[in-house]
Amino acid sequence: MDNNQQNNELSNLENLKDQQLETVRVDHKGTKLTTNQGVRVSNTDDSLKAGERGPTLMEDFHFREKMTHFDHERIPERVVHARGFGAHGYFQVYEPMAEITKATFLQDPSVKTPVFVRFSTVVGSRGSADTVRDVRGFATKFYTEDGNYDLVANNIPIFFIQDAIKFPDVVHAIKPEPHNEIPQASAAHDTFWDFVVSNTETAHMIMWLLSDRGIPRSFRMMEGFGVNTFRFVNEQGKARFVKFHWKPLLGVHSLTWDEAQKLAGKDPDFLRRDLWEAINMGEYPEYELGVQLIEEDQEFNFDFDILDPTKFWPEEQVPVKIIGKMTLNKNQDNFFAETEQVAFHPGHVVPGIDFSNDPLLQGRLFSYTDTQLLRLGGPNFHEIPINRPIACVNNNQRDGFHRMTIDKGAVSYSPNSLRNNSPQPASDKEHGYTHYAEKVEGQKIRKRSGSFNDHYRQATLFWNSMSPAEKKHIIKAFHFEVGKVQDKQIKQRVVEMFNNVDSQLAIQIAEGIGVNPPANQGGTGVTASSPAVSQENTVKQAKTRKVAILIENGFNFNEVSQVMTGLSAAGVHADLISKNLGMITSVESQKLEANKSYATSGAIMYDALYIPGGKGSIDLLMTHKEAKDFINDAFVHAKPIGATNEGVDLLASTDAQRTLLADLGSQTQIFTDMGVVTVRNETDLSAFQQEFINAISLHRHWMRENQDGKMSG
Ligand code: HDE
Repeated sequence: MDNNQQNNELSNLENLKDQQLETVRVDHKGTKLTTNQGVRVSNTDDSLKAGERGPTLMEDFHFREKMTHFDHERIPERVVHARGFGAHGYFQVYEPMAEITKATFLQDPSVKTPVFVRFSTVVGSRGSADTVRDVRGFATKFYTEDGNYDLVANNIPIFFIQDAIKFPDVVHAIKPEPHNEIPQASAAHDTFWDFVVSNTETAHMIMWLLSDRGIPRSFRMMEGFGVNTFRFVNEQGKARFVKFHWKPLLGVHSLTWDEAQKLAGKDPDFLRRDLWEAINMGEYPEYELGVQLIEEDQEFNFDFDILDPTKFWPEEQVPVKIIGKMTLNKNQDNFFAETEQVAFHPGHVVPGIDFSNDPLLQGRLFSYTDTQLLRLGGPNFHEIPINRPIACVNNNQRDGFHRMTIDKGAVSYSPNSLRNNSPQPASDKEHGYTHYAEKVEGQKIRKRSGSFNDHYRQATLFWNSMSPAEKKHIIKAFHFEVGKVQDKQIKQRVVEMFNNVDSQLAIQIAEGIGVNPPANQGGTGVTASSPAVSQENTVKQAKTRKVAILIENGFNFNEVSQVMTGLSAAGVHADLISKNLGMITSVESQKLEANKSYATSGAIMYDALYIPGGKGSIDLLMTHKEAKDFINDAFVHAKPIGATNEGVDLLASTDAQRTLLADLGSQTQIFTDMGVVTVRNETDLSAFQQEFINAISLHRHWMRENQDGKMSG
């Protein structure tokens, strides 16, 4: 696309990136096979040999090319965030943001700026499971008319360390141990916890990582945080500190740890499949962009340093201003070309967005290009289609591996007189990027500011903000993660370290990991909480949730079809599951197809469970161990369970009955307790449906976990 063409088309911004990508998309359907030189190939199944049983000949150019290309197919995986999944979409600002930033893509609500997002885990390698406990990356490339802007975010608002120079250390410590490459995609080992107890600035991040945030239910249900402090600068040159937030319209939701582990075996692609399927179904994930702003003259008004990346700005203190929305509406065409080759960089900013002196951010500004030079094999990776801006690229940079553009003319230096000094620097008015003229003075010194010294107060704030269920999950996560540590003194030091956060927390950690409770009363004295960080207070709705329906021959068609219609009207999806795939016949001789079986599914893949009646079906299900396991799993994982008529008998024969105080068998009317909804009366079916959908929209019924001793999940 030449410069003029590009400018003409800026009015059509939303489609511009797609049109650019379309120029390189190839569909080989119906074509003749060729070599990379375009020569047609007559046979690709047999190599050229000296005689049918003889050796392969060197002159077989097709064999050599095919094999050589294959031999070179892999590129290094990302050193962190290796496993990821991308999608296309667009961003729209709600109203002009001129007062706070001159960023062009944040001015016109009618403009849809194209974006590409890559979600990722951090620690595991490219083939590791999606559902491991980890931080999730949430990186967005905005293809703006002023050039690419990358918001390279995570789903946790803070970080392990305060200075980028320690990044190689924390990553070495958390990655598989170098002598035996164990464990994969997990922090549950000695070197990581040795790092933690040796670097107490990690305390706050550990609290978030071991909370439910570390095991998201879906990329569609995850917040994103820019973590680092940036600056917004407006047309008048006024700057403010800013932190970026993505808020998913579906709310923030998580798996349970038991589900996460089982899913890692049963469907290691659980999160990418969820995103892929949602977009294919037209259920486009949406996230609002929020900003927290702090005036330059308010920089020192907080009891934490606003440049310290191990601290968040509590929303109750610094409100999040919602300024726009991103919609992901198109899946990638090719994983490697797009998700694997996309290259993000927090230093890809546009006029109106600038940096702060956050020491983590400063180091990040070096690292991303550096790693991409290796991973993408040279300095021209900006020319790879997914990375190309829709804005024009004009400069005197030349050559390098895999240069795509053919830069015409003799002049490749600046200033020059032969080409009227082109390409010419742009003024502020012409959207030339001018760095914010922050005044900086100081002595060269390898030292951290004393204002970064508090490592515990916000960790306590976070702990105080958790609901009882969330607290329980954090303690169980400590038991798993630290329980796997071999070295006893490290385990003991974990208890002592987290005693600084909260004594009760430390006592309960100690209980599960075979070391002594803390010697002294601990805590920070912080009693405040930040309700915004608890997932209990997030948006909850039934829309896009998935229900498993257990049926066998002899099921009650009327019940199933009525309930399915109601679920579908509420935007809830349902799968019919039975022992074997195929057509299942109802008691009324109607047929429905079971699209999943016990072998291909599990309760862990669903948000809720429904057991319809029908004597024949229930008699069969009663004999299936897998059906009872299915129900027990759903119950233990605190999921909504609905049962109608004979279905209630099946439910009453499982662990659910042992936890529920009421006798399910004797309930005749609508019954609801701890997310279990039953009815035996056909006339109450629509009331049942409504109650069941209500239970689904509440998601988890954690009160079941409080039935101590009765639940194990
Ligand atoms: Fe990254 N990070 N990071 N990071 N980061 C990378 O760049 C780095 C940090 C984040 O989907 C690498 O291209 C340093 C915080 C995401 O392609 C590398 C430091 C946050 C992604 C790198 C940090 C992030 C990366 C590896 C601390 C949240 C995946 C591959 C000082 C705001 C992007 C690559 C994608 C990737 C360096 C800390 C987010 C090595 C030095 C904090 C989402 O350059």
